[in-house]
Amino acid sequence: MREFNLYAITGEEFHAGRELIEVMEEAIHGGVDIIQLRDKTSSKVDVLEKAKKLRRLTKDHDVLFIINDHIDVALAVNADGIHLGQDDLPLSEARKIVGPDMIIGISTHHIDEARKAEAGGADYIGVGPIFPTNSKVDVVEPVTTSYIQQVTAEIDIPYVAIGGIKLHNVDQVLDAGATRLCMISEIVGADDIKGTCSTFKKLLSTREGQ
Ligand code: 3NM
Repeated sequence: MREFNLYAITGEEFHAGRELIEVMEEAIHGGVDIIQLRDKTSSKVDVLEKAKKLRRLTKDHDVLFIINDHIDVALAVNADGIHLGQDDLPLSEARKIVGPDMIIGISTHHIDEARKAEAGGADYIGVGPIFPTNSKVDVVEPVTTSYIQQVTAEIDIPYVAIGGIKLHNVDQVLDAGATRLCMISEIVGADDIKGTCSTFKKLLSTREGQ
């Protein structure tokens, strides 16, 4: 898949009073390379409407668009990919549905899950939650930065570090070897979304140059 290093997931509960599209557009202006629509509560029709709008936005800005869980919606709006958790449809079954070209990302919380996702043909994996997070229900205990070190050493497909990542702790994540970051609340809940994203982008590019 195309190179990327800053990945933002939607989280409408963190920006009450602000429109989803406006928030995600600001993130794109700050340098986000991938947007994921993650909506665990809305009706299918509402998810579809949001997906259509985000598809238009991401196309206009040449940013990748991934949809969490809703494979049917991803196909309907021609998203670039889908993201699946450990309890969702297995990767092999999802691949049959979406075909060879769509990006498939898998959340992993243990090196065995990372190995399995890589062997099964995932395009990228999520590695987390690194720190405690309030953005996901039923989340497992933080895996800490030691899981980043394990994945960095063993896994060849791209991975994003996720879970509780903030400007104040991101150095620990980067020090452990992560080169791609994924966030909900620190981005979409920021007062200055564009500025926050630009700061993360600068940190990532500084590390890349080292
Ligand atoms: N997945 P925030 S942690 C959606 O570990 C999600 O797989 C996780 O939100 C995982 O940046 C998480 O606000 C929540 O902590 C990330």
